[in-house]
Amino acid sequence: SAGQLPHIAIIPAPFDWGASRRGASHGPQAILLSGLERKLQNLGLSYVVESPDYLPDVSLDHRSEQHLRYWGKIAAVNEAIAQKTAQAAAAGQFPLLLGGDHSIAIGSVAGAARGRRRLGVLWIDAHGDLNTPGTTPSGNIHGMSLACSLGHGDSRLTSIGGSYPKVQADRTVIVGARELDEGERQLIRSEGIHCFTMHDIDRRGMAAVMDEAIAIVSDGTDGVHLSFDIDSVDPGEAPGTGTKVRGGLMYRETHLAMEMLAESGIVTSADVVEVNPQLDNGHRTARLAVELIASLLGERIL
Ligand code: 5AB
Ligand code: MN
Ligand code: MN
Ligand code: MN
Repeated sequence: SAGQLPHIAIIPAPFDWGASRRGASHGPQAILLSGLERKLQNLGLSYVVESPDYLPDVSLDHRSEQHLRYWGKIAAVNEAIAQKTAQAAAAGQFPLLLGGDHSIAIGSVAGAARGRRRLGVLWIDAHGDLNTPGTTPSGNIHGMSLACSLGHGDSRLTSIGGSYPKVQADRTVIVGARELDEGERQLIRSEGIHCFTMHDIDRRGMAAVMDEAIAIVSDGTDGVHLSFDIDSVDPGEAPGTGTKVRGGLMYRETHLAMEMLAESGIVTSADVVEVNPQLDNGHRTARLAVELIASLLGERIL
């Protein structure tokens, strides 16, 4: 896990049409204003902050359906995100996406999968994000992104970044789930997606759960994408997010998960999503995101 310094490509994805509440589009700026660059410098990491100009202007794209809200904007933006992520990875960089709502992972996972056809995915989230237009209770696409990456749902979304499943269920692990819709439960069962709920974390402890999660996503894979939804963390620590669910990860548990990922050295790309500074108490949640990114990238206590 030690070794040469990664060159990190920080890719902002200021987009929030996948969620029902606006504001996550300000997440990247809040995270950058909360000292991300200073952290990376202190860790001795080299990085570049990409401009958000790679994103197309989708303000005039009004294609939307009841069970696939704003799919036009989401498809256009995620094609660009997939392209940008794939480019950074092909250049040997570690793509670090700053969301944005979780729909941006449709693009980041597709981009990460372009050069790693046996990609493992670790989805740390209060939710499964495994809905499809047929099961969604909201029509919000940020609740469908993982299903999409697995090839389930409408082809206008599953074809983003290439018309094939970007990841396989046996290489996909969810950690932190505590609110799953009935259709999501069925998909977890029928596909055999590994899902560690809060119940599992309570019973077994985060260390045991992460040991197993790391073993699964690194078994026979050629890279691992971490998709970290800040709503996995308990709302007491992370109030600045649009879909809060009580009973989440504690502060140290979350850091431990990130530290174990750093030690494992398996993560090759990541996104940090759903930080909404408009719902935050100051920049508390954005600051937490910065700390967690630092732990993921190797900051240690001793
Ligand atoms: B998030 C819900 N399952 O589909 C739905 O924040 C919530 O990216 C989705 O995890 C939450 O609307 C999406 C009820
Ligand atoms: Mn999510
Ligand atoms: Mn969530
Ligand atoms: Mn959310």
